[in-house]
Amino acid sequence: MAEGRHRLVAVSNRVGPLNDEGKAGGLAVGLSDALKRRGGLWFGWSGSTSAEGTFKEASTEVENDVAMTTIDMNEEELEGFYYGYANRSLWPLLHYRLDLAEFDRQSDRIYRSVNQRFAARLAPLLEEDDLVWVHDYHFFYLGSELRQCGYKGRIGFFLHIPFCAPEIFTALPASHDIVRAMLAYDVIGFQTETDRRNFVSFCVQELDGEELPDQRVRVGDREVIADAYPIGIDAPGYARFAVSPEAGEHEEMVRDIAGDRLQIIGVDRMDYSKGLVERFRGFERLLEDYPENRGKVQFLQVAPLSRSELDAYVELRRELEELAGHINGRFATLDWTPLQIMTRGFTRRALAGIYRAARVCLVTPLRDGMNLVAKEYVAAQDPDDPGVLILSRFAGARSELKDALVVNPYSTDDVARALQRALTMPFEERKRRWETMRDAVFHGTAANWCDTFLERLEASGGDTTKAPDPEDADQG
Ligand code: ADQ
Repeated sequence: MAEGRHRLVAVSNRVGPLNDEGKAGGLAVGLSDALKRRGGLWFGWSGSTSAEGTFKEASTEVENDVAMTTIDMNEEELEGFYYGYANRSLWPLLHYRLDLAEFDRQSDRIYRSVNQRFAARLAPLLEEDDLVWVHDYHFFYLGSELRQCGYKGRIGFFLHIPFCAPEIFTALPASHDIVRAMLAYDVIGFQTETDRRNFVSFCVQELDGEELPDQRVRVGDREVIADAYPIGIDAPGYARFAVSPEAGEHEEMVRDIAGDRLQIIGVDRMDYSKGLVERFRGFERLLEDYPENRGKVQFLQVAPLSRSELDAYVELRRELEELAGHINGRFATLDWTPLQIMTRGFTRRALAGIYRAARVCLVTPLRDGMNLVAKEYVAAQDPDDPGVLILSRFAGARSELKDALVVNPYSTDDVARALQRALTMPFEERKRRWETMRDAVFHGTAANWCDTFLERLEASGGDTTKAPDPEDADQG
């Protein structure tokens, strides 16, 4: 791709950081890499509230060729848009948790108005041949609001979380409005083929749309590209992190504490979609059904708190701490604590070292768009002594990491059996499985994800498609 031919404008709820030395998550790493290579603008929420909210003057920080421009929200906007509609309605619904989803018209109204306000603030900063790339479930309406502002350039959208089956999505009172608004984007990206299929089915069943060849879908007079673009990690960079001195210190620390015991690791934001309660029960079942593991394994769950203002998350933390206490109370001995749960964050290097020290990584979400922890664990392993990945059948990563031990996270027995198999897996099988997963992780990197999506967006309609560049014509 001819880098920098079009300016990249990324929009996401949280902006930055531009370097990945700290605690940046997958979205930040993928985007900052593309922005640094192409130059551009990253636009989103400042993380602060103020009385003027989205009307307050924007703040801009420039680093190399990248401007990061953010605006505030007021308290009402934050509550209705972020805590309300995004995280009490859309997040549970799209993760198939209708039982937890709450719908109210006040937060629906505020969510739409925040999308409209962000579009109104962004539109004056745009140029017609920018590539605008909007991220995630916070901004379903943003593209259509930018069109309302008169913006005619290319706009793409990527959904980081699952797009649930139409039977579930139609429970959302605004489901038709949301999908119709999404059709204002030129390219709509999903993590997996299943998510894409669900979206297309919704268009066909609910909006009288038509599926066309080449991952296109038509509804009324709108024709858009809807395709799967699985997100990846900076695999070579992550593998280097794993052998850095900071990683080494953490690896050694974990190994020292474990001694002869085999280490099992889990790393997830404390979120009900990650299947932590079910995972703990699976570990308990391992100790019950395969008693030879008592005193011989230890399980560290790293679970930084997230969205702790929401009731469902407070309840989850209580339940997990209680369950951890129950399991330890039941099995611990004077010199062995089977399960440890930590809510602190680590730097990416430290985490890479911790992954490397673990023989088994448990990634058992009940639903997950992709799950980057699975890919990080694979990238961080020592090629001469790699660990085993246990992966939920409901994680998007499953379609690429075919050599993981795949489990149904709802089945306590299945998780326990997979743990036993992982803990006793012969070296040759461990290595063979890891090698194919490593190849997949190094093939589908964050940079590939960005480039593939942006190439498609660049080639898509928009209203500014220009005559082909003569240089491109030379290349045939
Ligand atoms: P998340 O739900 O946040 O992302 P995930 O993909 O696992 O889930 O990414 C979490 C990131 O946070 C990883 O990079 C991990 O290393 C990091 N992290 C977790 N705990 C940490 C800790 N204690 N210290 C430091 N770092 C920590 C959403 C979707 C996913 C999708 C991503 C990217 O829910 O399905 O894979 O976006 O699209």
